[in-house]
Amino acid sequence: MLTCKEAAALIGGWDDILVICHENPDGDALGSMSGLVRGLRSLGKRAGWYCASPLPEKFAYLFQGLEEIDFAPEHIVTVDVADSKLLGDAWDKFGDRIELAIDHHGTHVPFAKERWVEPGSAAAAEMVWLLLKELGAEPDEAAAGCLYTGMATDTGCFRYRNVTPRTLRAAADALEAGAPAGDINQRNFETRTRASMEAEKLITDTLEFHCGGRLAIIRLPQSVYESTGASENELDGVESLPRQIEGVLIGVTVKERPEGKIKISLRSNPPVNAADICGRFGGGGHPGAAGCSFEGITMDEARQRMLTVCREYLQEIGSI
Ligand SMILES: [Mn+2]
Repeated sequence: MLTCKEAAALIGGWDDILVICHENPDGDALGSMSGLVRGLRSLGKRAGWYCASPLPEKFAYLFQGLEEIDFAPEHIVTVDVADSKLLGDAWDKFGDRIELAIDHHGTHVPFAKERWVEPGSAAAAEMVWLLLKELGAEPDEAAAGCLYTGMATDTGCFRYRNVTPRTLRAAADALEAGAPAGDINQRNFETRTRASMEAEKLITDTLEFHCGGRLAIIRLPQSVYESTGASENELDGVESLPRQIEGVLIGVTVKERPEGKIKISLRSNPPVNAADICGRFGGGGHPGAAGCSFEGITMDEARQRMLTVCREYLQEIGSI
């Protein structure tokens, strides 16, 4: 396992670098990727990016003015990727050539030749910020905006328990470098589409409580997208709804994906560890936010399995 200094020494000696993030990318994955590419280019290195999924419209601003280049990368780095399973077709294309994984998931499953993993880091973007500083880069306004986006989106705009003094210092440095924090916050945490609000209305209708109000579950079937016109990205953040309810320790969102897979997003309050629960189904994540998925079963069966395991977990820790 590398330190920030060692990772910087490694990348410092490289040119022609491809940066990859996970499929179904969030603000941290995309912000870390575009921020790192911008920072590496500012150092005179050739850098490009790859994500197995199309870039969500919502995060198009992270790539504004960032020219796509056609090159044969010599070195490959991943950001925010906890497991090779999450790379999508990037694993088939580049899997055996990944030299460095930069990640902040405690459940990281090693897949790269070298790795720099810091579970104490609130966002991969926080690590990329430190890495660029270590490399002697001076992130410009655009790079700072990308990395600020990563830090803000992985911390619920600096509200979650994963925020440390270092997170806030890195974010403050990004502001100093010109990150338009107010605009980024408004875009990601205030403004929402009418379709997303209408979808949320349908989703809150599915809300159910169990275990004396310690466990709350919502469901997000494909029909919600169809009837409201909301896109998956527009409903980012809906997973945090059940956990916001007073007394709830575990908030479960059961999502039906277009290809029929069932995706579970789990959000928890202490003393519950969301990653421990999802780990029982082969998933992972962070103590407060984790996920897992099921194949070949219905939404209701997935809901039932989560309900059973969450009830057992709450009994084990003596919360019910
Ligand atoms: Mn992240």
